[in-house]
Amino acid sequence: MCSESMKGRITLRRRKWLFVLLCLVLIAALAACSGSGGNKGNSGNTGNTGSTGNSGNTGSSGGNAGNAGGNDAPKEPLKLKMAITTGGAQYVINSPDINKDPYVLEFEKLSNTDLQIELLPHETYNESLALLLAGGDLPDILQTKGINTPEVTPAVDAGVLRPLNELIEKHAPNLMAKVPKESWGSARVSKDGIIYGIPQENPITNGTVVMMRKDWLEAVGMDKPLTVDEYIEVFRAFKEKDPNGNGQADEIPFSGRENFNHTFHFFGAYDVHPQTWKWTGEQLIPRFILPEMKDALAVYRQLYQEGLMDKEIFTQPGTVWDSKITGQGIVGTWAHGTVWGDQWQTRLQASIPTGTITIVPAPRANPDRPGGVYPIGSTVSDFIWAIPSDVPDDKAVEIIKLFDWFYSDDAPKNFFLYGIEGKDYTVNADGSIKYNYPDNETRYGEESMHQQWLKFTGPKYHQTDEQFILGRNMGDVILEGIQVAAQGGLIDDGQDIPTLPTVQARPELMWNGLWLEFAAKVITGAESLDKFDAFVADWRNRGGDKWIEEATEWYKTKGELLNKLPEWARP
Ligand SMILES: [Ca+2]
Repeated sequence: MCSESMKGRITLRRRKWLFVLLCLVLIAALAACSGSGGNKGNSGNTGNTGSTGNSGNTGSSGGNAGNAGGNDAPKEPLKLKMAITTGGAQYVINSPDINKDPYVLEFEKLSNTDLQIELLPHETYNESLALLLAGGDLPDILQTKGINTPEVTPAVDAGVLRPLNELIEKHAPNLMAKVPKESWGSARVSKDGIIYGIPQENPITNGTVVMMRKDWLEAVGMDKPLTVDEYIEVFRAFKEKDPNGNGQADEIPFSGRENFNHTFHFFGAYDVHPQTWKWTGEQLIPRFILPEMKDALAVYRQLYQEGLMDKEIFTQPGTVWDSKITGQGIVGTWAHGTVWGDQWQTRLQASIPTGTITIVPAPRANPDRPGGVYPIGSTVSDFIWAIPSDVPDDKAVEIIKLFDWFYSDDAPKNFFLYGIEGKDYTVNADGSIKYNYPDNETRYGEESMHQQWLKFTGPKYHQTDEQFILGRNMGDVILEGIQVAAQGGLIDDGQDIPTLPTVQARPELMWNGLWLEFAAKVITGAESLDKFDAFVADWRNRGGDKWIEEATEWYKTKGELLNKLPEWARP
């Protein structure tokens, strides 16, 4: 009887939620029709994608670690229905039957599972997921981009996803010990102290690094710069000493894109990145009004006026920026994805065969304080895995154990890093591994199957293992990127801050409104830097103070929410 009334409640809740979802699907479909392609652009921020793939091996365990459960008697393979995006990967899309794919079969053998994978198309992933949720016939494991996305939020609120705190505490010691603590508190993973998803890990949280022409540094006989002054000296040499040797003063020492996109190096040096916030102990304040901003603006003004910085920096789109760097090969310094150094060098060498790049620590005003082009991002990567409430308890336990296995010593590291023995790698007599590094599209596709697509969670060996990274084509540049990134990155105390009421009403208060206008005037010489204090006072009066109040309240509430998490999950 009790279960009857429960059922009734669930059905009712489910119906309401179904309706919400259907509306969402409709909205999504309409949005898709109206074109534009929404988020696709993504040029702006950190950009941790890491599709280059890099790192990772050591070659410890391997072989048949097997059985997620780890009991004595051989267990029946765990049958699991899963819905997974193709991720746009040609290898997956072109597979005649993903459930018979050799990597899927090998994964099943090693994990003692029997997967039944349904593919969701990458292009319509959000709509497909919403439809799936609305359909009610849910898989055993749900791949989401976060429990706070518009498609999944209603499911969480309707109780369709299983809370995982207790399951993890009872059955997943490795998840408790090894998932980065910051991940559990992410709004993509937990809500009000309840964990709804197992996060995929992002080991490279500083996703943007400074890139410099190595052949130019050699031509002018200088070392990599570190301080702001050293950077300026290098820029002057790039401008005056004809490092590309064509007899013309055509070099652009430092370039960037519109609205300081990928051009925040010198704000980072003074710890006043204009998109970030600082918690003072009492208030959460946008860094662009801090007094040190005057120092940063003075540097940009100097670079601009000495001709050391691209004059089109405020207006040029990414395509123009890119073609100056790779097509014309006339840019000395820029910034981009930490693990993309090999791609930049490849494209540079297509037009300048002798061109090489090196990764340089972001400039520092204080040699002891790390710089950065962007703030440090989340430890949570692309996907968060959830278990529907409908899944029976005993199966849910097995699923949690499976996720725990990815982080355990039993996880088959050789498979996740190198793929299938005999096909993708061989073990030498001395125990070392000979890996067949990808050199064509099919092999890259195969590699991403075992390193990423089937790596639901656990350490990302291919982004952390030095030997593995170095073995890649241009692996030295990729490794340099990862190592330099680890020494830098800015702190944003306002990470994930929502658009608060004051700036919903007055968007000009945000960094890219009044401040950007003022900064551009100062840098180009149309306004005196002495006006900075007056600018801040005016900004505060126009609503800035109110915004700071709201932001401070948000920050305090966030801290209280983190305290609702179980103790083991708190940073
Ligand atoms: Ca030249």
